[in-house]
Amino acid sequence: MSTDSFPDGFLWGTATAAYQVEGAAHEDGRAESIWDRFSHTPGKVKNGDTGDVACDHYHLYKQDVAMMKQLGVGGYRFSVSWPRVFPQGVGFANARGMAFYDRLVDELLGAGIRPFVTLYHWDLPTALHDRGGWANRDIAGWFSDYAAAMTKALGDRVKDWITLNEPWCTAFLSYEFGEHAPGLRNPALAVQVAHHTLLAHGMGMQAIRAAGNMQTRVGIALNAGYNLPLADSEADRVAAENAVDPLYEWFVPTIFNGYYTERLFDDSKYRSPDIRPGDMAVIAARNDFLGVNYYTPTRYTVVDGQVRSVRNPNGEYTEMDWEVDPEGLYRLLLKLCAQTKNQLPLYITENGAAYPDIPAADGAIHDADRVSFLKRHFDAARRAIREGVDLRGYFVWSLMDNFEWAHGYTKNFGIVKTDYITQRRVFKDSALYFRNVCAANAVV
Ligand code: IFM
Repeated sequence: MSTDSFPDGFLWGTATAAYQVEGAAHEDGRAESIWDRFSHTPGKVKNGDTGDVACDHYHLYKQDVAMMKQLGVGGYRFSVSWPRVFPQGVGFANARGMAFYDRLVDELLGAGIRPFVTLYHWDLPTALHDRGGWANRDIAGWFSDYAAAMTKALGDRVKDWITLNEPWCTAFLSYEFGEHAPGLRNPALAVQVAHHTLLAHGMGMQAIRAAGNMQTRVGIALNAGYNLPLADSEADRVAAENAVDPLYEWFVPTIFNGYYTERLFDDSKYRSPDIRPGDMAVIAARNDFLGVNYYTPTRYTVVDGQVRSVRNPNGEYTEMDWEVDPEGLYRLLLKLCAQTKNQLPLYITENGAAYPDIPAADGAIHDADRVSFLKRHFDAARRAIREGVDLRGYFVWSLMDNFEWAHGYTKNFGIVKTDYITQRRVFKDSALYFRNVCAANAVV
């Protein structure tokens, strides 16, 4: 293995999520999700954009799979739209919605692409939201029933399951900061929701395993960053080391050690959630792998004796105003490896960047910034593997430009450009670059 290569069998893939790409919002019996309701509420999403049509992946999935085959990827991480398959969230399954995922999985396998299926990527059926949604403890059971049904339907062909995507966003971005559906601002409720996401993950894993087979593997995709010092000073280093990284701390120690660290509740706006006997054992059950979504670190400094998270004035930033720092990914992977005693395979289930992507005169997108971003992050992953981290795969976010939540269609994360009027897909330079990486199984 040369110094730039990845281990044999390393899985290179691309990722998307149902509400961001599928469209077909009113077709074949799909019901409303909290994101349909939110995006149709004036003022919630940039330019009033919605996921009604998005990339029309629902109809164009065959060409999208063919495109992935051309890229040479080995894996595709997509999510199931819960209200497409269970319009009421529970109860009767919508056969026409189920059939879409059947077709998609078959198409992928026919192309030699391994499906990684995320069951919840934020599009809760409003039928369940209207019964309390994530704030209602019953959600853990609703989610498990849905997870079991999907495993029964697809588990003969799908081996890799991800229960939830980025529960921090489901809980805090949606219930404390109001930026995501359902757009509430209630920190205490956000903590209770976080607990319910963890419980849903634990019970969901049990349900998936019970409905699956010997080959079934299940994990979760957590968004995590890394605390870095702003300056190369002792004070900033200590500040970064000691600061709570909420993305990490609400979920990683909880899932792997089975308790909430006490300092999470030092902040008076939070109080301990309602935890029932047995909850923490369910939450801390064994995972088969851990999905890591990494985009950016957080910088810490000390100003007038106070620890502050700050923007890095010398930093490089993407169009999301997220600092680019592959070192954060490298250190995060080492930290997770230590936290899990290197007993757990890791996958990077998302990493990528938004850039303006100004087209050249001939319409081509020469996204040198994204190519450079990816190359440096691939290199960080490769270094971590050399240090002994059991990293098994890397999914680039995203296969194609899509609906970027509250930013609507104003932020491009794709390595493939989506023309939202014609639905034409065009490979950006980053897609061509990624094709070379997949072919070489190395940082090129
Ligand atoms: O687009 C999102 C994705 O849905 C979840 N992780 C972060 C991405 C970029 O914001």
